[in-house]
Amino acid sequence: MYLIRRFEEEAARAYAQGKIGGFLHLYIGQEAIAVGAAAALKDGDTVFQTYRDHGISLALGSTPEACMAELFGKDTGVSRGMGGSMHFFDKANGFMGGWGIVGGHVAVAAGAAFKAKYAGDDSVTLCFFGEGATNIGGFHEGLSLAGLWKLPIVFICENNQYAMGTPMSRTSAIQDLTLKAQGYGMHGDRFAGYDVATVRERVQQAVDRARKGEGPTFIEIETYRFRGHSMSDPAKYRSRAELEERKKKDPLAITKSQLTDAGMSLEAIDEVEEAVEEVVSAAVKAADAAEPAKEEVMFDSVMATKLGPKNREEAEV
Ligand SMILES: Cc1ncc(C[n+]2csc(CCOP(=O)(O)OP(=O)(O)O)c2C)c(N)n1
Repeated sequence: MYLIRRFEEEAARAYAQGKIGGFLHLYIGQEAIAVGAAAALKDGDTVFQTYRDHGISLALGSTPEACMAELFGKDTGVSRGMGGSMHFFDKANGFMGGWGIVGGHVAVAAGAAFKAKYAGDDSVTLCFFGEGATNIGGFHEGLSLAGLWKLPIVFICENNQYAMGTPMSRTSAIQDLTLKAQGYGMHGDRFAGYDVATVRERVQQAVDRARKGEGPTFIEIETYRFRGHSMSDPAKYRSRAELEERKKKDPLAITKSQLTDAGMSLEAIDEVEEAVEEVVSAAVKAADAAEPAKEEVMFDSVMATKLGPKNREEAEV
């Protein structure tokens, strides 16, 4: 969790320095969800996330070097510099992408879960999205099929209270979002996501159920993002007092006090933090020095079939 926090703080700095192009959506404040949920998975499981994707990619095991390089548009990035912040992708670690279209990935994730069921393997899919996405068509289509076919998938709604600058009270007629999943015949769960152990335990229950063939679960997790929607958002739609109040539930502070209560010394925590500092600054240095994304690999990552552009000419002949 500390790695995610420090990684993103440095990414924000690099963005201000003009080293990162395009958008940058930070996950700061929500770290306990990615880390707790990733801890409930095993090899072979797949994960889908929105554009707010650095946290889960790191939690699943993508290296900070490859993640920072992706932000910098470098060939050594997780998507070889072709995706940038919103489109991390790391198949080796089960990460099937950051997706930019709100709700668009929900049906794709249901497809991945369908594939697992069809192929008879026991893998599970996690699909993350924000509360804003629960109002869009793709969300309902994905949940509808997942519920009907009892797909091995867990939908995780990270309810950080705002969709860009719009509070949920202005976008949804109901405030308990698990009610939306009830309509598709699936289990619902709802809890606060500031304690990483709670997240792991509750996501684990849903993952186990999916793995046993007992169908999907929809989980709504209360959270809060400490930064604006993206780097271009000064977040004027909320008060400083609200932000300060929410920061009292900072998952990192909570974890730190849990660790000291459990007997971990402050020196030992400092050591972890120092190790993270080194990793993050090495990632920035490596990203700075890496080769830019290469034009010749651009089409290789667009199509996966034999009829990808490389072979298409031959096939047409
Ligand atoms: C289909 C579509 N409509 C609008 C947008 C612009 N947009 C990007 S993020 C966002 C808000 C989404 O909020 P939420 O789903 O709560 O996720 P959060 O950003 O809070 O994590 C919107 C409207 C988009 N990317 N895709």
